[in-house]
Amino acid sequence: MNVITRAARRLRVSCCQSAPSISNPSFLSTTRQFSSTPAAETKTSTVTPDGKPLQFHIIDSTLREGEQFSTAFFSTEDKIHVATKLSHIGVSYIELVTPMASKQSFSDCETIAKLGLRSKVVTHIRCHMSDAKAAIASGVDGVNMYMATSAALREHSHGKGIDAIIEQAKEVVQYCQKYNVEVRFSAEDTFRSDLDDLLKVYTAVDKLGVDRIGLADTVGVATPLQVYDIVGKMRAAVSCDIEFHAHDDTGCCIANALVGIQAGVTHIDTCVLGIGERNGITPLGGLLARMYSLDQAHKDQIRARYNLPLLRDLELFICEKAGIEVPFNNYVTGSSAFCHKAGVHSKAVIANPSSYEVLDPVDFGVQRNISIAHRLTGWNAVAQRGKQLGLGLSEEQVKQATSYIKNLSDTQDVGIEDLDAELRRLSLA
Ligand code: HCA
Ligand code: CU
Repeated sequence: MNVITRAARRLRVSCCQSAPSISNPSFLSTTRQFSSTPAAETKTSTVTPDGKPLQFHIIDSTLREGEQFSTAFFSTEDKIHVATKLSHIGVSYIELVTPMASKQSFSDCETIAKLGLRSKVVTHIRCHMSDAKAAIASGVDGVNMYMATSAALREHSHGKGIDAIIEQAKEVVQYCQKYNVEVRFSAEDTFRSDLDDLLKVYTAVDKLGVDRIGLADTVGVATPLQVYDIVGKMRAAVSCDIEFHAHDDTGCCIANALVGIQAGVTHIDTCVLGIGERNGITPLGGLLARMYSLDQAHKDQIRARYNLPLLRDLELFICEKAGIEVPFNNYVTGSSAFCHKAGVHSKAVIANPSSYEVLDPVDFGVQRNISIAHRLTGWNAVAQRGKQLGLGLSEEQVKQATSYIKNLSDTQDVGIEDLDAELRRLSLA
């Protein structure tokens, strides 16, 4: 298949962006609004060379990597629900478990592929002819194939050398291309693989006309600088799109996804709540929060492209199915994500939410919570509560209520009802 056919078929985003030199990583400067760095320098971090917001597609893998999460199990109905919601949220691709996993997994690929979703449906397969045949037979739009390239996994996984990997990739890729499905080839354990091996494998599959190469931080060991460096090198070496899959073992998955995009990645893998093997991969909500907060252009782009208020319900659904809870500190939807407590914070947020918020909860369909019944409170926040309750209180009374709640909470756990009772008592005094 030639590159023109490939380009015409796939959902393509700009890949001509070249990575700025690693010796001068200007993207490491703080974000534009707080930075004293000259605009020309910060440009590399938030815009493409033609001045547009960074472009990227989401490949959501909740129904593949997510099913590898310790306690996850999705019935066919659950998968239909999740895939439909993901499509409504606006992800470009939905990745499914290999049809080789079980009979039900094969028929679930068929079912989801037939739903006619706006998102494309791909299945994750080993780089094996048998897997490719099953994938094509299931009717999906594409295959996300992978094969390990690191010495550790080559030895303990398939036992093949680099030339043999390329030979096998050629056979399987060309077979899939005959059926006109999208093809991605990923080098599992990319970040522990030898750079020359990676270049050899990726340039070979690029020449075969794959739609995307995949870079996988399989063990979550990559650092942002390393991701930026390797992606930049691969961006310069191939003409196809680049997918990136980041595990979170060491807490860098969202940062790595961001620098990946800044260096030329076009497709990012996510899972709802970040579930997956061990402690999972880039969370869908976290990635959207990260990209939304880059600057106004990205905020506009994310709001226009994604149905953000649908995220929370889908997360709750996944929690129910996996028997877990939304972590308190989850991006956007965690119980404390928009909770303001200290008096200084509360006062400023009441005056202008952006003083302590980079995300607008309204855009995500969640609510802000200003916590005021505790000893860190301030009288401005207490005055606001009095107004909410419709009580006409003098400044003196508000200050009295404030010291009452501070004193009380020095010795016991207090709730909003204690403050409300005191405010009501004072208003009647
Ligand atoms: C796996 C490994 C994988 C593959 C990622 C990819 C990883 O669980 O099978 O296909 O790019 O993290 O390397 O999820
Ligand atoms: Cu993975």
